[in-house]
Amino acid sequence: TEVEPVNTEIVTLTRHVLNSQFRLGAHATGDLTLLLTAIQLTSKFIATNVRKARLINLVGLAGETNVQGEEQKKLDVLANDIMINSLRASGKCAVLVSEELEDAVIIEDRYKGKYCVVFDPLDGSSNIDAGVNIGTIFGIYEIAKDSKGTIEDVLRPGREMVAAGYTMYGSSANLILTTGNGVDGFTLDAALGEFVLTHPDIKIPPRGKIYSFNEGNSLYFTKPVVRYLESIKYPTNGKSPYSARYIGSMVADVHRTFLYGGIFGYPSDKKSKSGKLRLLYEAFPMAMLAEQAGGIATTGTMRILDIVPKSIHERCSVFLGSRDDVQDVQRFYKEYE
Ligand code: AHM
Ligand code: MG
Repeated sequence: TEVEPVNTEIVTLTRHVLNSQFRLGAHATGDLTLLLTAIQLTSKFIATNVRKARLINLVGLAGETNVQGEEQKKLDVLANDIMINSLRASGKCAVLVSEELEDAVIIEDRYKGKYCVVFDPLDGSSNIDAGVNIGTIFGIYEIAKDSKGTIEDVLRPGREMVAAGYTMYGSSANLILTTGNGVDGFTLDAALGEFVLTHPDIKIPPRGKIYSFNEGNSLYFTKPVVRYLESIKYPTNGKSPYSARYIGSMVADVHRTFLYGGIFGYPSDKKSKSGKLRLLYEAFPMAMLAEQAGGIATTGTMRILDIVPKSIHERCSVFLGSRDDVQDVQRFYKEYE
């Protein structure tokens, strides 16, 4: 029997980011690499704890007490804490925005760096107890030239992000990253404790066969959305109808959309006038990834990355995925709005 040769050319996430920094030559300081190291650590920590959650009583509501009578931290509180601590300690951040915290965290001078990180530490957390995939979403800005790091540094359009990504905690932990030069996917090798490049240069198929919406909101959907969904469920001229897939965990629904193609949508509707998803740390990072992978991300009428946020927890309407599918939605908006 033949023995598989052992691979000694392992491209880890750190090596990959360092490589792309080398290509930038003199401008590269290694700061982004260090910042991403902090993000990788948090992803590994969260991945381990998601896996252990049931055993060590991390599921359920915060405020419960364990057998020792200590307060139990809910998994999303824990995820938030590790991210804040590790990003602060990296010395590379100036401003942090978390879905879990009402106010932005301004890093004290001692630890201050030039990056701002906006993140949802554990998105889809309503799925935790059922063991469904959840994830961490993050976007990274650089502070403005003369800024010391204020909230203004993150109230900027998503197209100014220098990097964005997510980690999905599923059967394995997958970290998907863009630094503005395409999208690459890494899988956590638990034995090495390293994210290894497994999905280089992800490109969304130009058209898919899957749609991913919470159709339970149909009662509230506006006309362009209703008509669009009709068009893919009752196609004319002999085409087959689309398949429905909706997990209710953005990272998982978007991850599938990137790999298989199709469209993910969480539109604004008659009840939720601004939609549900958060602009800064859900829509922007996913929109940057979608565009970098050759897809489109729109509110229906506007490119998501061009929105200028007014507040850090603002929401927005989202459609993203395969180019042709998202363009179809845009046509329905033109026609019916
Ligand atoms: P969360 O940040 O409170 O977890 O909410 C965001 C999640 C997304 O992951 C997902 O796309 C969406 O909410 C699902 O919403 P719904 O349950 O209304 O379909
Ligand atoms: Mg969220």
